[in-house]
Amino acid sequence: MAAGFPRRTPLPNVDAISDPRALIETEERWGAHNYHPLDVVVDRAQGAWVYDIEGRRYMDCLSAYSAVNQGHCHPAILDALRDQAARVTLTSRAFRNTQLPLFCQELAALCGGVEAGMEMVLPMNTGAEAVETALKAARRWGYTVKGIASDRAEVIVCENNFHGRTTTITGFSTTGLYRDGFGPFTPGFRVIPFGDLEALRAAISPQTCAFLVEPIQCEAGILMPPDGYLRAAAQLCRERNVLFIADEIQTALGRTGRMFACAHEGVAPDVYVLGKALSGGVYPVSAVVSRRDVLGVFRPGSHGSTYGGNPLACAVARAALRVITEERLCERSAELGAWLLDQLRTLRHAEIRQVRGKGLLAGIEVRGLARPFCEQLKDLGVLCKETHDSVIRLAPPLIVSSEDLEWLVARLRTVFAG
Ligand code: IF1
Repeated sequence: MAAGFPRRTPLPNVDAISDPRALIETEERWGAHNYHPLDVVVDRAQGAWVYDIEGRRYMDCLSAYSAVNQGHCHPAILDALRDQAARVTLTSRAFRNTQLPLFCQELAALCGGVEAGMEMVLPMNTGAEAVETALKAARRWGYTVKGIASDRAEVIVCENNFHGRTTTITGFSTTGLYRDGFGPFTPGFRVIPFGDLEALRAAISPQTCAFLVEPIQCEAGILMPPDGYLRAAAQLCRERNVLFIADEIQTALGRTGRMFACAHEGVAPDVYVLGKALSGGVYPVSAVVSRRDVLGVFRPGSHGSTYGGNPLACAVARAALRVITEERLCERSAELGAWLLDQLRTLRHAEIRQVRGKGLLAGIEVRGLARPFCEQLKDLGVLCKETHDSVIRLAPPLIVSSEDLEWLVARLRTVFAG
């Protein structure tokens, strides 16, 4: 024990509980019940596989909601974590550090650089914080650049959106489970149907500062936009001087087979909101990437966060982005995802209503509840999660092998036999 440090009260010995039932009971007793997880007690993970406390192996087909695109415990990302953690982890933005400048420069370049109007990065921690940051930037841009009257700015969002869990974001959710009982909510949001260009046209007013949209609505059930919708919506926003904000927190960084889901329609948004796989599931890192006239609205002290842009976060994120490019995860996702979707579309079962997706983001919509199928798949060694009750989401890490996917399809055929 270092001299001078107070004697540390020993933490409860976490190894004392090795029985999964006891761990589940302890979590149920002491933890808030804001989730209803499968009763799989994960002890360790590597690549596309997780291992429960009793040594059973499961293929992870959720990837922590696309935060683990690079695979669990990727060695290069862990090396960056360990190396930086041994140097300095957090200084606050009151001082500078060696990693933030490089993270900002590299992420802006990945998003298309100056030619694509991606010339500034604002680092945060969670996806919701990045969405909130983008909303604040859009509103202040609306007042100071577009000339909207003070406190009158409006943001257009889509039905069945999911952008996070803060009170403001919850306030423009259309899902009762997410918003009931959390009011009063923040004003200044207008909800339109997803995929409906004429509704967007009608909703835009002189007070509209931004249109916030997920290129694919994942939580809503892997809902794909009509062909050409994103491109036409971005064009309409450009014509009406409205910021097109793409929430790519779940769809970017290879998940749909491209670096950004917007790229499938050649759309370069005014603002990217990123998170999840930005740090490969190792450390919470999110960011807003945009033009100088948008992120330039923040003056020193007008926005921030204790951990935002810390050297550990930036070192981890830089490594996570390198893995995506160096291991060609976008190309893998496109190629393996196309094969997987073809296989899923050969499944014949009365319960299956539709198979949809892009890259290694797939959804099987069933006529009833998806949960029983997820439970059956768990018993066969596949971990996946239902979304919006009736959709089985399949999103393995992008490093998954073709043999792994054949193994997965065989189990899906077992569950959907006949
Ligand atoms: C939960 C859902 C997924 C996101 C998009 C912002 C955020 C998310 C497109 C906020 C986060 C997570 C949150 C987690 C479960 C998961 C989720 F089911 F909630 F909706 F993925 F679909 N934009 N999604 O998907 O990012 O603040 O969480 O870092 O809240 O239960 P975050």
